[in-house]
Amino acid sequence: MTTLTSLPQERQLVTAIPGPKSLEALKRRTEATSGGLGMAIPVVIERASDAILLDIDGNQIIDLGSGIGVTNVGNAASRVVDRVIDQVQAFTHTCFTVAPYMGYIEVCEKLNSLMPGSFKKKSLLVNSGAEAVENAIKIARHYTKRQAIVVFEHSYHGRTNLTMALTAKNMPYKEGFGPFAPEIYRVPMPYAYRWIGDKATITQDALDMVTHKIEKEIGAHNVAAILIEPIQGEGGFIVPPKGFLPGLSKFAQDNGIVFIADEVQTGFARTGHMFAVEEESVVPDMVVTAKGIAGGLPLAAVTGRAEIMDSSHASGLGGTYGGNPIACAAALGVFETMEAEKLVERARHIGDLLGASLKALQAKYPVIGEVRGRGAMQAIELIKPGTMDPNTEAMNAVVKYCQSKGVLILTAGTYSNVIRFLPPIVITDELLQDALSVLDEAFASL
Ligand code: PLZ
Repeated sequence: MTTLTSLPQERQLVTAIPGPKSLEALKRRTEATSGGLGMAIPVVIERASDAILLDIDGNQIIDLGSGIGVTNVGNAASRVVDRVIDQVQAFTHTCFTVAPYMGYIEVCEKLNSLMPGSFKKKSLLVNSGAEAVENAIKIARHYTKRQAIVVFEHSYHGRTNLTMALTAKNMPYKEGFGPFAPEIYRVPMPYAYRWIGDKATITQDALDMVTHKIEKEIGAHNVAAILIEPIQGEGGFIVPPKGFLPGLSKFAQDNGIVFIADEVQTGFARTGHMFAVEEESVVPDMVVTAKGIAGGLPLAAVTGRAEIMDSSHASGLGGTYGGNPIACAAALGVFETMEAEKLVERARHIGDLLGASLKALQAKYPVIGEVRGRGAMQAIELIKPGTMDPNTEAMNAVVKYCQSKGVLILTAGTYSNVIRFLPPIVITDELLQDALSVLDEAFASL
């Protein structure tokens, strides 16, 4: 049983942000940790529950980022904590490919049952989103005996060598880190807000551009996989126009190309569906999940058509820690919480509340160019009023203001001008309203 009492779900500041203890600790951070690491908020965390982070100075901060879309069920959710404690006392590791255990099997069974599609599915568990994407590509290449991979403008798929190549944005992800893996082809993404063509025909125009590139420049018969985030995350919560994902999926099917949905950020109840592809009834051949599936324990998965997942020779896939028993126990706690607390429905409710509030702010502040997203995954794109020019300065000022008042928000976007909202799906309406009132003040202060 969980012994620590959970924190009250209230914002409370007892010092400036950062407080004196965080300031001292952050000096040690600078001394001890790689300068290549970023930091969204300059405080050091002592405890957290649900949507509240408690720092070492005693400040209670509202978390609208969920550690980048991870603690969907809330931080230190009781069902996750209880299962982790039980598992860590039972055993900590065997390596699934040395001596298997039930947790891994149960997580795979659950993922197989949740993934859209009436065909038989199988899963593979690994440690991180990037590792899962790498494995999905590995498997798709092995299955199709083809090499080319098609990815999109504004995409993000990770920081390992292959996934850097799959990721679109140079700074900060790729600059100076090459050479990158070959046989990766980038095609246009219908980013409606910044689309230069006719917005009325964006879906068909974008599909024409993508299929033209694949057919004329790569050769469809050379393409192993099309990899796409159903809503682009780091790229700025870019939602493809209606019909684009179904069109792409049909093209893949017609050409024997494996269609892979990277649901690492969109996945797991966040968008008001278990998987974001469900919005348009798209059935991918493979789905990549991570982040939200294990409430903060490192776990990621590739789930796909059984014949694809089985195509590799035995021992062709693996890894020491993939599907570690403690991470699997956490994932089982996540599945249980999502069902018990109806988090898919709850994400839709958050979407209504958040979307309406952000639209109201847009009507008030011309610096907000667009509100977009779905469910508990929403963003605002900031511009210089009267233009389409990205407004990074306003984004930084708003984020800083919110932090100083105890609200943690994250940024995103190819043009570094997007504020994204990824609250824990269990956040209370009151706490979300409080955070949104701070956001309003932040825009008023610009
Ligand atoms: N695919 C769609 O969003 C991770 C990156 C944070 P890992 N996104 C957060 C950062 O700056 O490093 C992500 C994602 C999508 C893949 C990944 C990679 O997941 O678990 O970070 O490897």
